Amino acid sequence: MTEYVLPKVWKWEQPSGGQFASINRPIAGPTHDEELPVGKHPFQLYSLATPNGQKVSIMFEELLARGHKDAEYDAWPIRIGDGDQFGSGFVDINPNSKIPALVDRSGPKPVRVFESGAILVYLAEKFGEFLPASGPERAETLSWLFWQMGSAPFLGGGFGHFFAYAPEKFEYPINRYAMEAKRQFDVLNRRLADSEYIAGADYSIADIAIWPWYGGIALGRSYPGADEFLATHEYEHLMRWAKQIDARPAVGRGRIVNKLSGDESEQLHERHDASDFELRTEDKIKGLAPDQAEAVKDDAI
Ligand SMILES: N[C@@H](CCC(=O)N[C@@H](CS)C(=O)NCC(=O)O)C(=O)O
Repeated sequence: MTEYVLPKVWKWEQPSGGQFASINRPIAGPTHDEELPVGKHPFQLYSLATPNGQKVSIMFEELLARGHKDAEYDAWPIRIGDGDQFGSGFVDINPNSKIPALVDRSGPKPVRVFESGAILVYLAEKFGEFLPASGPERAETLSWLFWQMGSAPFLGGGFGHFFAYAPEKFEYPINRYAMEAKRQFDVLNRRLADSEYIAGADYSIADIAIWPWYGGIALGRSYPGADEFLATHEYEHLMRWAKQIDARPAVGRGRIVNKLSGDESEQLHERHDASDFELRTEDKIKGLAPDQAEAVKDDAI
């Protein structure tokens, strides 16, 4: 049993331990002055290829794949482990200091949008794609989108944190959150038994929001060993859907944007042009002499 004695008032006295302990703090606001870079396209995305970040780069790649040339975007990596999210420029566009954050510079005044769900709705409405304009289909799509926004913190912040990142393996929270994670997988599995996509017959922002989290675990890409631990292969319909979405070319591109770790052929640190997926993944850049690599990077912006 723990020897922890609950104090009357919590104080920030010691690091909590575990991965990300160095960036966790109980106050908001910027820690340092830092402008954000701005590229040539109408949309400036500041992100990282975590599940929340992937949602937005997948959305952009899907919009471009549908022929929306005005959806061109520059994607800049925000290194959350180094505290980039606490720079003044980033806090100006997201007072919550979390990726992803977007600036739409296509109009007379830049528009900031933060929270991945809000960004998906903003882009879906702007381009008239992946979100029905009205009626029951719209209600169903938004229901699942908001389901994801409310559920993923239990999957990531709860299960993922205690399974992969906490300084020790604590039985109580792992049991609690594994139970909830499995319940959520079952919710999706039952839905996908009756429906090709999450919100119905059509691919939508509900799939784009849910896949990076639940597909990521089911396909063995998030939290190593979590797929086996949660026996995700048992969720037959969810597995069918996870593979189906994974096979979409735009998803294959979007999920590697602002990816800074893993296989170098799947790391595109910055995205400024469609050709970057062919020419500027880390395996390609590392094969070049240092001056050539710099030239290739400068050329892209
Ligand atoms: N509800 C937010 C969650 C965003 C979020 O938690 N982002 C994480 C990465 S996945 C982050 O930026 N963490 C940095 C930090 O907590 O300081 C959204 O969906 O946009």
